[in-house]
Amino acid sequence: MKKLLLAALLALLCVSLAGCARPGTDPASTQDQRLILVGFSQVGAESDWRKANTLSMQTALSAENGFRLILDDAQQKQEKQITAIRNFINQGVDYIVLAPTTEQGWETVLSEAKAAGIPVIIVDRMIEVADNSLFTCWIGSDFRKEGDEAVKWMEREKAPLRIVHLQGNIGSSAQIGRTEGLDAGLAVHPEWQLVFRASGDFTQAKGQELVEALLNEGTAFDLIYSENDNMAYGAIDALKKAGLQPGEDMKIVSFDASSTALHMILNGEISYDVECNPLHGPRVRAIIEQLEQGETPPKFTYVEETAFDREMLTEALIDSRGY
Ligand code: GYE
Repeated sequence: MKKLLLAALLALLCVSLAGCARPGTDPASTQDQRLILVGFSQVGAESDWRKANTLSMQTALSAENGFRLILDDAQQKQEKQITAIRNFINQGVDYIVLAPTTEQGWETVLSEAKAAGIPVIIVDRMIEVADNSLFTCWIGSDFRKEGDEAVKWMEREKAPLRIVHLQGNIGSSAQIGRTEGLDAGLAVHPEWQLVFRASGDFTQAKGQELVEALLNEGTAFDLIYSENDNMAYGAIDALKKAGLQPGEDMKIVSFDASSTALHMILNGEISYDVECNPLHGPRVRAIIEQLEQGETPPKFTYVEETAFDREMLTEALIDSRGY
């Protein structure tokens, strides 16, 4: 009888131990299984905008909000993004979020995601594919409109302008739209002259390098049209190093309106900054929640944006913006 009781007890112990060992049955992993798994392929960490964007996604797609986020930083390389998406497919994520480096070249990998039945949400820049069913929806900025806004400010200067144009990564929507805006302005203003145009890859280091080289060559100019704030910071460093006063000796027009840049408007170094809103995290979260409910989000959503000059800015306004 004693032996029987012992055997029964042992059997019970085994069953409960086995139960604990079975994957998915302990509280922690059950909880994890209920989280929505999102693979986010991010362009890189090239700018203040990008860092604010990553933080916004991490904050919105947190475990407390019901998500598990796998973040992949592609260091501004499309090949790395393609590899990341393939990894997400292999891991069986529920959703893929893609902030694309460039517009072209996504057909193959997105067809693979589609075949695996994984919805793809595009954020920030656009992609250009023949078949729009390769992605579920897109949310981001109207970059051409941003360029047009900058040109409108330049028109208010009512002066002949020798323009230095620092471009972003060639082939990215942010570069394409902002460049198109400037080109449209140049086409109707014969008194404007483009004296230099090159890509600074959206980075501070490259912006500085390009402007230093220009100053060394003795190129004269009145205005820098910088396709993002970080290149403008680099340009400002180069100008100051050469003993010039940004804002006085030459004007700077920039994009993103990150808080550092807005402070530079207050101190007069940057003249005008067109906002590009990086806070896409809550928007992506709302899209996923809609999809989870079986609803269909709009295919394309443009976010509201504004632009800043010195008159409209205060410290309090800058502090309230969150990036
Ligand atoms: O302007 C720039 C960043 O795609 C809107 O990318 C984004 C751009 C942004 O690196 O700072």
